[in-house]
Amino acid sequence: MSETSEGAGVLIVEGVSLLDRAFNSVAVTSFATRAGEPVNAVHGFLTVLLDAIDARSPTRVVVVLPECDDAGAGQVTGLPAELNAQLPVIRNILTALGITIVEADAAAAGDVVASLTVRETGPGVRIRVLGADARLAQLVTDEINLLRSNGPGSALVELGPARIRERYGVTPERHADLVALCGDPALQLPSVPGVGAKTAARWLREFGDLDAILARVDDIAGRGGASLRAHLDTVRANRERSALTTVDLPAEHQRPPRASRGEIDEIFTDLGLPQLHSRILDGLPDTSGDDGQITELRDAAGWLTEHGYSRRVGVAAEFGPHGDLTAIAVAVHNTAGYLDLATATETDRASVAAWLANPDTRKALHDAKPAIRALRRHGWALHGVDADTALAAYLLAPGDGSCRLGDLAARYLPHRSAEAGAALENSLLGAHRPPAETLVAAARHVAELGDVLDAELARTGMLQLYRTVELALLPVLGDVEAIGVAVDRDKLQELRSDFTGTAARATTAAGELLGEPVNLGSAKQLQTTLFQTLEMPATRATRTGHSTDAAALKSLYDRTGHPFLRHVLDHREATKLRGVVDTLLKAIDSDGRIHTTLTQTVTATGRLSSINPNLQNIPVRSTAGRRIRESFTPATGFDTIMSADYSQIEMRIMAHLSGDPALIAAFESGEDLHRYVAAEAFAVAPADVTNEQRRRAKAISYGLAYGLTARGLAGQLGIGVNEARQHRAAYFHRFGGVRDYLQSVAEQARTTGYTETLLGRRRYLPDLSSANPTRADAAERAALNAPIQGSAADIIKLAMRDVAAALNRSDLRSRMILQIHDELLFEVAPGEHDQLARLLQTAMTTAITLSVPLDIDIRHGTTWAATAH
Ligand code: DCT
Ligand code: MG
Repeated sequence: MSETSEGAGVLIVEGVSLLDRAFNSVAVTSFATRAGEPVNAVHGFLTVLLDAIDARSPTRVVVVLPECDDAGAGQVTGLPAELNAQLPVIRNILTALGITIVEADAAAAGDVVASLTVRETGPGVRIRVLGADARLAQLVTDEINLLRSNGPGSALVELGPARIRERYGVTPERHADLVALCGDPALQLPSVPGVGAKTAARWLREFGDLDAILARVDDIAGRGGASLRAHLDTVRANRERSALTTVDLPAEHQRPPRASRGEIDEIFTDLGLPQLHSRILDGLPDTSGDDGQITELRDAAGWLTEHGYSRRVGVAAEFGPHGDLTAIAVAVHNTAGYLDLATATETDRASVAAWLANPDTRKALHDAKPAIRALRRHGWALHGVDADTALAAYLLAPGDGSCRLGDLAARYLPHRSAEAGAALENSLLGAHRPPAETLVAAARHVAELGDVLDAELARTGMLQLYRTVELALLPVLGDVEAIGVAVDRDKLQELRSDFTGTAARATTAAGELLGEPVNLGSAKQLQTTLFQTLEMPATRATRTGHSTDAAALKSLYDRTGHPFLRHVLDHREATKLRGVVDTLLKAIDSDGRIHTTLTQTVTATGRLSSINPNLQNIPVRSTAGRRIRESFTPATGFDTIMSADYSQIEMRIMAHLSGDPALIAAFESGEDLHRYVAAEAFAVAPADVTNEQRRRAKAISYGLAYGLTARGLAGQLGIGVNEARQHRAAYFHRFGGVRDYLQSVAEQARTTGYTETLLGRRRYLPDLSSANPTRADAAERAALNAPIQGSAADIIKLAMRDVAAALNRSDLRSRMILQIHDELLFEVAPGEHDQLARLLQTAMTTAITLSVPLDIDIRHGTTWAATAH
């Protein structure tokens, strides 16, 4: 069932009409247990369902079954006793197959199916509806098709919009009108005597729709017209019931874990349906109980020729100590290929390399970027990555759930044993080369997980985000990381000795002040000196005495102004910066550049994060930060560094999401936003706004947008609570849409448990319902911030993708070397400045269309520092 790789296919089964059909089309006596109980509906229902699953390989199946009434023991009111008795068996088997069941009042099953199609719809998702209810035809669209069966053994018919028109003479939208005119025996809708399906369809085509027919019913000549006039009430009543409506869906149960062979055998023990039994066993993944079994294992090169060009293939690669590819495993379902590169023939290596480089062969990998980078270093290319199970898992649970392969297997492949997943993880992470079987098992887990996660992403509306943003970014980030940033080692070294000097001077000065030498790096000595020798007021108590962390010392200094503390703080700062510089120095590669890793799977908001080393946390506004940035330079052959950063992106997103007319007008006025807001807040002309006023207006805008209370705002601005309250009231008076939007975000997050960005990226906030008010409060502020910051992350990611594509199309040599949240950094080749600036202007401002324009600032200089404001 999880084999398809045609995106996500969802099969929705309207089980009520299907059961009725299965029960009534064969004699009750034709299939019975040894004890004589009828199982004709079990046979008919499951045969048709398995036919549909086999023929269409959906990644997800949902079956709507009639709900049992509370009073009876699992009985459904209104069903014949012989059918009622078969329902529990059907439920058991569906559950054993890992199929989700949704229960509905039998009369509302069609409506529930209609609602499910709405919920499951998403980019790239193909939905098929299986059922016998005539009204299902009205659900058909290009993406939603209807599957009809004429009973077990007969071929399934798939109806799209064209075939609906062909078959019924009307479009899907008019089908409910058609049923109203013709009636339907199964739905107990009476027909109009003398009006058949042909006539009704002709009228609908002629008049447009049922309302138009009824409005001009006197114009219809002949016996049909007369009969229709005599049965208008029937038709109107029919129409009430012939259209499906959407209803609230019950929360869906987790997909049940698939049962083992043994459990299936047990269900079928006394059922006497041997064919169905063996068919279900055949369809089971061959592994239940015997995890990792591959029935066919071949040489990867030959295997890929056969399997690698038609379907998505799970890939697990193993790299040697120098990043060279040492072995590769490829798998789908229970067949796999393995190649040890050390002993492979040149032909085999070439054919695997060609397959990896081919953008049209589809691959599923777990954490593809390191593989892309490692292969690239050895002259191999990897294209066509169509699933990355780490990225998919991240989108489904950003910032919490583990994205490790073994954990994912345990979470999403319940039919595989958890131990197998753990063993896999340990073996892959271990120091020794994993045995071939482990690599093969990994490839196979990745293939299976890829499909399951695709379906989950489709269900949660994130498939497009996954494909067009996160997966599309893989090669772009791979390039940025591989290119790296050139640094001036000498300058960094100089900086390092400066910081060392500063720290030493602070130590000396502190010692002189005390009259004896002191080690400022020792928390213990500091505690003794501060709280005993100098008798300063106690700071926050900790396990080891009183706190000497940076915040505690800072506030102590603010209170006492003691010169000793000044030296301690200087020492702290210099030591910290020396640490930053040390990390950078150690990270310089043999090519004189620093290659950071931009991970896509860490933050809760969707931002990228830079690690090994972190290049996103170099202080922006401090002198020391500027000096560190001065050592980031263009490499030989390049002229300058160019920086392009989105201007006020968060407030633009706020304007778009809230639709606040005043905020939109502010952006459209062409005036700088923060100046505009400051002019109003401080009642001065925009031209007279001081830098300080602008800074305060900005702090008010962002503070309030992210849920600061008046008290919090007062703290930030260093003003009284009353004044802050006035600013807050005035701001929300002016921008009422922002306040309403913030309220709705919090409310929606509390209802659904998550927030969403512009592109549907979710952040789950379970703490919203925490009984602990501090946690609930923090979660609420996170809920306000997440859509804005996450949307900014969405936009910069789209921009990186578009900029990379535009650079590739151009003949420019300039290249993207880093992303720092809202800012992109480039190394500019001689003579390319203007052309690059134009390219960035276009690509970055059109990455997405909002209700306010996007704007960027472009600056350049001979070092990264020189691009700053
Ligand atoms: N930020 C914040 N609170 C502030 C200032 C900034 O939360 N008081 C956050 C949100 C925006 C982000 O940091 C980037 O800051 P700036 O570039 O200063 O914001 P801006 O709106 O782009 O303003 P400017 O036009 O001055 O660059
Ligand atoms: Mg800015």
